[in-house]
Amino acid sequence: MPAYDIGLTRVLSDAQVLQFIQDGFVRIDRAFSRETAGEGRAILWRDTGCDPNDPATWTRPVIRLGYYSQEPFRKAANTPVLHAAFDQLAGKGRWRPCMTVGSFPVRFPSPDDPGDAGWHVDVSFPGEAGDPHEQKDFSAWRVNVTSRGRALLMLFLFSHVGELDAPTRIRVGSHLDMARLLEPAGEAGLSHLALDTMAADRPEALATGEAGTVYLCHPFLIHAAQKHRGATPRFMAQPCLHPAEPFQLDREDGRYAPVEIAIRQALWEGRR
Ligand SMILES: O=C(O)CCC(=O)C(=O)O
Repeated sequence: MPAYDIGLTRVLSDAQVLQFIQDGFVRIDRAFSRETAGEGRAILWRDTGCDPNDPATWTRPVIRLGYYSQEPFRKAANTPVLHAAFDQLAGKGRWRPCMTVGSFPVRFPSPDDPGDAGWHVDVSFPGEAGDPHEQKDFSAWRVNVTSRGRALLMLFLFSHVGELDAPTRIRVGSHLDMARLLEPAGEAGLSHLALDTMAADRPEALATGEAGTVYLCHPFLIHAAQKHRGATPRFMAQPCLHPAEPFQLDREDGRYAPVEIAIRQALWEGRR
């Protein structure tokens, strides 16, 4: 169904944009090439210190590596298909090119609990400058109803990820519940969110796909890691798409981006 019109003003069909607004994410197959994914994996394998051909060296359920901005990673994040999709979802010219894909939680097959598989949203800004502790302590960062500091959450698959290979779990449509939770907190937003039961009745989706697949997600989408029950380590990055200007929930010209439309719809439905 993808509307890959390589004139590259539109890569997502209307149905995909609607899916993004309603479900909070859209999957793009072949968003970057398998060769680029392979080049990235070679760098990552080296940094894990493990031997790709010897599972006996894979002794931990997760190794967190970062930050990555070498050529294959920048190339993956800046394909024409992705740039066009960013325009469609975050608004033309309203995002900044991604110069790093951030960190990788590399997940290995293991019966052990990785210890980092809680439901959460990715926070996007530190508290006010007056509190230097909050500036430095990432766990105290915040998220607010206009998604200050984050235009999209993105999942970049650098390896094939099947259902057993620790695909990220997604609560479908949970971005709408988050918008309603965040609204009363206004510009200051919220931190230290406990989201285990939030939107728990929503259906769950798994971020599976071939290497080169990218999931573009609404910044408020609730998601979680999980144990790896398969055979091949999983390489996935979760970079932030940074906004070039703040999102607005009240535009005079009515030119809302789908990220904003989803928030507006959630708040409007919450008031009915
Ligand atoms: O590894 C995953 O599947 C998700 C990890 C995650 O959500 C995080 O590190 O914030």
